[in-house]
Amino acid sequence: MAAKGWWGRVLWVDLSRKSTKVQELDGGILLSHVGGRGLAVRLLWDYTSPGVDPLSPENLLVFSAGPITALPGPSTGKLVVASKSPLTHGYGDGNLGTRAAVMLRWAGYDAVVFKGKSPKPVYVYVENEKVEFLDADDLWGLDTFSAEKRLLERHGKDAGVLLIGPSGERMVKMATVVSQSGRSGGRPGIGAVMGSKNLKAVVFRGDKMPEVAEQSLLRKTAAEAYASAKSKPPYSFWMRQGTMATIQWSQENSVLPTFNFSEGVFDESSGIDGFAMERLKVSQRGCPNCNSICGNVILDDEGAESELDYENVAMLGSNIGLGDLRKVARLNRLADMWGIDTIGLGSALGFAIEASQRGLLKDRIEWGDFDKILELSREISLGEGPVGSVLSEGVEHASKVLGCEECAVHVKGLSVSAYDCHAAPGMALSYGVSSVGAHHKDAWVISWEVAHGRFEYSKAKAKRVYELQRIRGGFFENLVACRLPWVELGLELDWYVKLFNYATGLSWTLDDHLKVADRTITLIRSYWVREYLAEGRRWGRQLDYPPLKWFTKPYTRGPLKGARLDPQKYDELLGNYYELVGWDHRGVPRASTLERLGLSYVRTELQRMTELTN
Ligand code: PTT
Ligand code: SF4
Repeated sequence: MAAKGWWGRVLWVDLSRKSTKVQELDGGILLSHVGGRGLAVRLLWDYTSPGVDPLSPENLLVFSAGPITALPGPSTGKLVVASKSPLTHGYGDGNLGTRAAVMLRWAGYDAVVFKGKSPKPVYVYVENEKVEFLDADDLWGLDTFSAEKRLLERHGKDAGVLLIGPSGERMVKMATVVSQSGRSGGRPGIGAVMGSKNLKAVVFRGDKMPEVAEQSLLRKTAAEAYASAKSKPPYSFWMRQGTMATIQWSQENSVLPTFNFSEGVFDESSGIDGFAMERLKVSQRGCPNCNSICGNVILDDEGAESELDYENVAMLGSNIGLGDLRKVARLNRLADMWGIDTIGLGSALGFAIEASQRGLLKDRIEWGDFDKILELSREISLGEGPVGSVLSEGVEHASKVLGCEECAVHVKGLSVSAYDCHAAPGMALSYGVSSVGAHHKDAWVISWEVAHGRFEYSKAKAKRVYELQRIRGGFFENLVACRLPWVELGLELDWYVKLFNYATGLSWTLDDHLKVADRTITLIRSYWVREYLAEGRRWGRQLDYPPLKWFTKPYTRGPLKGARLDPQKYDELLGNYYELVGWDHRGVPRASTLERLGLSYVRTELQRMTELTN
């Protein structure tokens, strides 16, 4: 029996049989994993066979909320989309702020899991207990904006929708799950998994909330937390520029990805930064339950609305040599309409331009050549054409087919998000050991790093990466809530601890949550190891290395000209990190760590596949 706050219910939808069942979770599972990412990885561990083909009907697609999702409180309108990734073949997830998170909970579930494959395109309509499998013939092939509009006309504009575009339908390996014409999650190809199941969309509608332990205290605390967020000094500038201010910061600190992560400064950065955005801004959007909304909308070069964030603009701007924000905005809008990850797309484009200049492609492409970039973007997103079809499988694959390992800027197959690390070993480590491949979401250590000896490879840096992973990759991803009010405004973590306690009736401390975070992080690592070994792939510490280029090709310009990473020192830093998390020299969790975290069932399974260190 679940404590209050949770429903303790997971809706299982079998698309092959068109059947559903509700799983009542026992309280132990919820206390051990909390929700969101923690619950998602547990479901994947328990219910997928080792070595499952990510695009087969046997893989699972999980939409997972948490005990404070949709309750009053800053930025609680988020959910996690998770699956075994077709891009990395390890654990994959993403985080979306969407009405679908709220409606999923109001419908009476903490998570919804899809398995099987529909024989023809469908969408699933969930309204409280009612689940319908509906024909998606008229939606298949439509971009995400048009398809969602049609679904909202049909089911009411306050319904919550998660859907895929043409990239997901075609199982492009970087396809994402999209919502609300500008929210996108699941960089490691979670949209492709949805496409492999012939599932175009899921529409949620509900009208009830789970019982909470202390309703009036919860409401009072939520109101105070909202007021506190608003009172923070960075609030007004955050409301002006949101994540776009990071363009200025990255340029000033020589970490703005430029020319496929070859440089950290871009001569035309002022054309794409937060101030350029402010001059063009027409409106602002945000996720449900948020009073710090950060989605900034401008009109692109075709006059259509495009919602900008730092990663999108850096990867589709400086990283490919494009300094015109309205053109960047067009690429960004198209990526959302096709349903492809902007980071993966920007990385693939950067790869193509660099490879072309090294003479590896027939056609030469110059940095910032918008017409060619636009055409190639379409081909990558639709998996078409001789170059586009190769790049649509990700840059790791492209480097094997086209050559040029240096051009492929990824970790474990997932393209690096928008922070260059030639002069940031701590951030490089954070990419190396992130839960999903090279993502900044788990440990955005770079702002701390530039202020605390950026060229050092100290133990303190490994520790900082670990501390941030526990908070960002564990605490926030399990709850599920947006981390940005904490990161950007300085909203105290204690608010979220209180909201959790008033919702559930428990008396947890932050430390209790961080212990669950440890379990989440190590269970995810175990899942990677299990899947690699079951697929007959080699597992080793080299997988936790950042991209080759940061070691081999120093910056050629800017204040940090000549900077690059040192491989031997990086390896020591990695070893220090392994010690902290309790993994061995291969990056495999130690038997004693698994026991300590209550993961003895994991120990038993891993021990069948490899020798575990104590
Ligand atoms: C996230 C990654 C990011 S992180 C960005 S911009 W960022 C890119 N956004 C994309 C996009 O947009 N369209 C698209 N087609 N591809 C995109 N790829 C990139 O995906 C997002 C915000 C942001 S904006 C960030 S940092 C924070 N991320 C959070 C997180 O991960 N967890 C959490 N608990 N809170 C977070 N809050 C912030 O949410 P992925 P969103 Mg995203 C359009 O999905 O796979 O996790 O990759 O969801 O609702 O758009 O909010 O400068
Ligand atoms: Fe969404 Fe931004 Fe608010 Fe986070 S801060 S919930 S990303 S609008």
